Amino acid sequence: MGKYVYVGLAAIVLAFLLSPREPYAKTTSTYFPAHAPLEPTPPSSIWVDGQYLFGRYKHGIPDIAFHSENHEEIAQAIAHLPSRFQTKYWHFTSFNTREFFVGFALVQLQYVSDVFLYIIDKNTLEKFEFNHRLPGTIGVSFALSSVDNSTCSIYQDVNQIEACFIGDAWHIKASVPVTSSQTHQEHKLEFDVKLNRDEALTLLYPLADDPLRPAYVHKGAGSQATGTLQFKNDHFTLENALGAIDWTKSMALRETIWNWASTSYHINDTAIGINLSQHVYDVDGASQENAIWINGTVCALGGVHFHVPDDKSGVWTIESLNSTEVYLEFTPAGVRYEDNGVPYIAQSKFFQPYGTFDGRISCVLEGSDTAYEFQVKNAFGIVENHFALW
Ligand SMILES: *[C@@H]1O[C@H](CO)[C@@H](O)[C@H](O)[C@H]1NC(C)=O
Ligand SMILES: *[C@@H]1O[C@H](CO)[C@@H](O)[C@H](O)[C@H]1NC(C)=O
Ligand SMILES: *[C@@H]1O[C@H](CO)[C@@H](O)[C@H](O)[C@H]1NC(C)=O
Ligand SMILES: *[C@@H]1O[C@H](CO)[C@@H](O)[C@H](O)[C@H]1NC(C)=O
Ligand SMILES: *[C@H]1O[C@H](CO)[C@@H](O)[C@H](O)[C@H]1NC(C)=O
Repeated sequence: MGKYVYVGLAAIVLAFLLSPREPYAKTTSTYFPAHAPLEPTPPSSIWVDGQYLFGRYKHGIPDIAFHSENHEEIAQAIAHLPSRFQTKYWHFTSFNTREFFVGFALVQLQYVSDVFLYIIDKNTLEKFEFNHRLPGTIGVSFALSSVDNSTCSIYQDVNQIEACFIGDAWHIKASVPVTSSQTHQEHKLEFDVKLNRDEALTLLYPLADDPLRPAYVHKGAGSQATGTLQFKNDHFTLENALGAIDWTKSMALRETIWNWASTSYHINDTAIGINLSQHVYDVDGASQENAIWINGTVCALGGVHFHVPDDKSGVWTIESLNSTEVYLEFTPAGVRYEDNGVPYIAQSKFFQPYGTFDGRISCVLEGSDTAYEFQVKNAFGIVENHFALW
C-alpha cells in the first residue's frame, strides 16, 4: 500500500517538474493595490472570506496559512497537492558588524532544502562558507510566519541554525563549521544574536496576476543587532551592528528571475537599511518591495533598474526608473556563486557578489513632508543575480 503512495507521489513530482513553463501573466493592479502607500496596520490573517488581502503593510502578518492549506476534506487536500508542492519558503538574514558581514538562509523548495551561511572578514575580505543541501523537507522546518512566536525556523543535524521570533526580536543562533574560500581550512563559527523588529515592508502579492497564487514577503533592514559571535577562537560582542531580514512564503512561479541589492550601515548616527529589487515583484516594471529604513522607519521607494556588468567583477549601478531617488554604484570585493541542479528541470543559478555601495538615496516619508537625503559611502552589502527553475 505504502509503495503505491510513493509511486503516486513520485509521478506527481515528475509531472510537475517536467510541466512546461507557462508564459506568466504580468501582475497588474487588478488584485494588487499597486504603488499605494504602505498600510500601517496589517490584518491578522492573509485569507479572509475567500480572498487574499493583497497589499503592502508596515508589519508582518501572524496567520499566513494559504487557502490550499485550509481543507477539511480529503478530496480538497488532494486537489491542493500541486499548490502545496509549489509553496516555497525562505528565511534570509544578514548582519553587518565592525569586523564581519554574516549572511545565512534556510530555504525549503519541498523536494529539496538548502542551507547556507557565510561570514566575510571585512578587513581581509576572506570569505568562509557553510553549505548543506538536504533531500525533501527533512532537516529544515519553518516557523508558521515571520512573526509567529510559537514556532521557530530551524536547521538541525550535527550543526544548527535557528531563528525564533520572541518578544519583539528574532533570536538567531548558529553553530556550524565554515570553510575558507582561500585556504580551504575549516573553522568553527558560533553566534547568538538578537535582531530587532522595526517597521517592515510586508508584501502580499498575486504572482502572475493570479488571485490564488500568493507570495508573502516580510522585509526589514537597518535594524539593531546585538549579541555575541565566536570565530576562530576569538570572541566578539556586537557593537553598532545592523541586520536585515527577508522572510518569504510563496507559491513561487516555476521560473523566477530577480536582481536585488541589500545593505545596512550607519551614517552620522543614523541607522540605514536599503533593499532594492527588480523583476520578481514588479507591477508596471516597478518592484513593489523597494524601501529604505531610517532608524527603523520604513520609507517606500519607486522602481529601480539594475545595470549588471557583463564582466561579473565589474561595477553595478542601480538607478531609479522614473525619479532621482536612487543612484548607487556597487563595487564587488568577492562573490558567492552557485549553479546547480539539472537544466530544464530544477536549477538555481545564483550569483551574489559582496562589496561596497557608494552613491545617494533620497526619500519622502509617506503622510509627512519629511524628505531625507543620504550619502551612501563605502557601505558593505550584497547584490544578486538569480535565475531559478523550481
Ligand atoms: C505571541 O504572539 C501572540 C499573538 O500574536 C501575542 O498575543 C503574545 O503576546 C505573544 N507572546 C509573546 C511572549 O510575545
Ligand atoms: C537616528 O537616531 C540617532 C540617535 O540614535 C540620531 O542621532 C539621528 O539624528 C537619527 N537620525 C534621523 C534621520 O532621525
Ligand atoms: C513612470 O512615469 C510614467 C509617466 O509619468 C508613468 O506613466 C509610469 O507609470 C511611471 N512608472 C513607474 C514605474 O512609476
Ligand atoms: C555627516 O556629518 C559630516 C560632518 O558633520 C557632514 O560633513 C556630512 O555631510 C554628514 N553626512 C550626511 C550624509 O549627512
Ligand atoms: C531584499 O529583497 C531581496 C529580494 O526579494 C531579498 O532576497 C533580500 O533578502 C532583501 N533584503 C533585505 C535587507 O530585506
